[in-house]
Amino acid sequence: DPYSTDPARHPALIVNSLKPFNAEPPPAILTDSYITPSAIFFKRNHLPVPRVDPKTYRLKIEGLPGGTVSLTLDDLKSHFPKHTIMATLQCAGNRRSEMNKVKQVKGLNWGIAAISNATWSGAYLRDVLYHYGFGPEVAAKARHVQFEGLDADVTGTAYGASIPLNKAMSEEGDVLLAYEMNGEDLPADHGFPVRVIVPGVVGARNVKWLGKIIISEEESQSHWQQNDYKGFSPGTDWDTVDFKSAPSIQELPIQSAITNLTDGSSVDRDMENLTVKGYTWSGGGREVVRVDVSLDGGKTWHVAKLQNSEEREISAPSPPPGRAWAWKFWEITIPLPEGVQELEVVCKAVDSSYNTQPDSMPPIWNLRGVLSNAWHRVRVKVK
Ligand code: MTE
Ligand code: MO
Repeated sequence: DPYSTDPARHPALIVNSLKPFNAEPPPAILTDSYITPSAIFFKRNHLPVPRVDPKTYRLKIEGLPGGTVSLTLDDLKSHFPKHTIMATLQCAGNRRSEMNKVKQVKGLNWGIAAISNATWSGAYLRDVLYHYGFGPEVAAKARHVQFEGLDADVTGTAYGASIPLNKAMSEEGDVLLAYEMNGEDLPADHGFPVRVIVPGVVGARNVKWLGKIIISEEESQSHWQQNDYKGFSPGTDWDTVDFKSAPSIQELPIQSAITNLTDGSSVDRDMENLTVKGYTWSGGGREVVRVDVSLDGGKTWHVAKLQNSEEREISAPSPPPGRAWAWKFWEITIPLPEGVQELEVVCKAVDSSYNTQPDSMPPIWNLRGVLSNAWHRVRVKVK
């Protein structure tokens, strides 16, 4: 069993698939801590977890003028300044289960918690690439930076993905070769000893157990870059889909969800107020500037309070424009409307580009169930 050496996991996780291991925390726990503890951070593995010996670990870099570079973990830790960024990772399939209710899609049936937030420490990818000779002659030809994991299937094919070269090299891109998560060595499930963190970009490109970096004219040729993690029209089905026709997902659209109420639950009629809580985040470093909440399915709206730091009630200063990598929590207490049997609690967010979420799933339904970001709707009975 290639999964026999997988690490132990926290019992609170809701397991979507055991082999490979895919799990998310219960929604109510997700918003207990602004920085998600690593043990309950969602886990998305396509393959068995590779057990990497940090002493023999090598990170290879191809595509630079001097030929292949090979770094040890110690080289990475001692030759480059250590930077820490806070970044939220979200799987492209987060909230797929709601899309599944519209019409069957193919993929893991994620709830609303295939998203988590952590601090990541390591060397900037751009620092490493410049150090080993990246310059105008490479930039003139290359367009993408590919990443290969050390996890492989039975045929020896490794997990792989790529990002645009300009994201990788930008001073504002903050792309990190991370060796720490929340101040400790990366856990086995999250890519020990090194993973790439591409803030603002879909989880799938944040390659774990990083073995190789390739600077290239082409995107990664991996299955996950070419034939997966792409969006299509609701009218496209498995007979007509042409994966070449759509770009690979990079920056994700705006997202928000309610974490403290579950569909079908009930609240006490004698309660004066109802508190609604959740998370919100947008891709590409766009800061979420507002979350609207409705108790009547979207007829009337209230503006929630946003929280962007570990301290409840305290707001951290806004990050520089275009570098809002971390989610925000939001919360609102609304007087319970009188004489109603049921509430349809809804949230929707707005980011700094005034992007907002679509009101329902059918118009964004797609056969892989990705990019599922319609208004989150939760029905609760009033008893
Ligand atoms: N990297 C490797 N090597 N293998 C993988 O299976 N899964 C990707 C990405 N990086 C994956 C990977 C996907 S789809 C997601 S959503 C994130 O890792 C999940 O990261 P996490 O498990 O740390 O939450
Ligand atoms: Mo993912």
